[in-house]
Amino acid sequence: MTAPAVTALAAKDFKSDYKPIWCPGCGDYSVLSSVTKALATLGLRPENVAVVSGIGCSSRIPAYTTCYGFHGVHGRSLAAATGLKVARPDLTVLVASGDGDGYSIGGNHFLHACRRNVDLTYIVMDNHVYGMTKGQPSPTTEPGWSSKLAQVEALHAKRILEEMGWPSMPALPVAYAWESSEAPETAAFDELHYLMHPWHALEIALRCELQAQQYFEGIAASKVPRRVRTTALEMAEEEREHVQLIRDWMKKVPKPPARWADDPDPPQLGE
Ligand SMILES: Cc1ncc(C[n+]2csc(CCOP(=O)(O)OP(=O)(O)O)c2C)c(N)n1
Ligand code: SF4
Ligand SMILES: [Mg+2]
Repeated sequence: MTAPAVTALAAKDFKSDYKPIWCPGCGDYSVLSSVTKALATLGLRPENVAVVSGIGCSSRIPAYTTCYGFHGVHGRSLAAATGLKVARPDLTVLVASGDGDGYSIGGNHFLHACRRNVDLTYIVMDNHVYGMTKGQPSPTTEPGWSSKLAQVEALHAKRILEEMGWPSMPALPVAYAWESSEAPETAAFDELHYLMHPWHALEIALRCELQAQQYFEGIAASKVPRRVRTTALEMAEEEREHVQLIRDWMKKVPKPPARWADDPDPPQLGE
């Protein structure tokens, strides 16, 4: 028996039947066209491609393609896409984002995705504004741009400068880098087990929240300006509340049986 011939696909084969609801003239139409043309030119097939996005006008793009799609949570597209690529390295994974999604709420994920260097293609549709929510400034908005919402944000920024005692905003997000490579409440990958129970997940979360509490208590006890100490104490208090919430939750969740990790037929994971 001969295998059926695989026909080459055109850009239109990667476009779904959903009609985009972007405004007339929106630049996102040209990104959709370019992406579908590129997929056809590369000889890929929709079933071998996944398009993952966050939230925003730009993040609607997965629905407009015939590929696998995941329209996720604002700023978290890279986290979902990283998990997908690690689990399914055979898929071509595209990540679609906006400047708000990728550089503000998702800014930290962007930096960590660069550091992890998983094989993803990250497309940021940078229109210099939060389009979907009607025009707040984003990290790529030109300084001094004025809209009604920009004025409200300017008041917010003024308050931060006053509270922190800063003459101006730090220039780069990396100025906020943690002392170690991850935030204090990040769990290590090797703490996870494919058979773990909810109780184990809570146990890890508890350890992470305790680490965060100690981190902020450490800052408050160190030689820092008064306002930083006040903020650190507030953060430590918030983490303490999280610790208590998890402890209460753990009382309601059944403890795993003694031999919970036994598996007579464990998965054969690739190298
Ligand atoms: C956690 C969370 N915070 C805020 C929002 C509201 N929100 C939706 S889209 C968006 C900004 C999108 O801007 P951008 O990523 O630049 O996309 P654009 O619409 O410009 O393409 C915001 C703040 C949300 N949906 N979820
Ligand atoms: S609001 Fe802006 S980003 Fe959103 S669809 Fe309209 S033109 Fe495009
Ligand atoms: Mg935008």
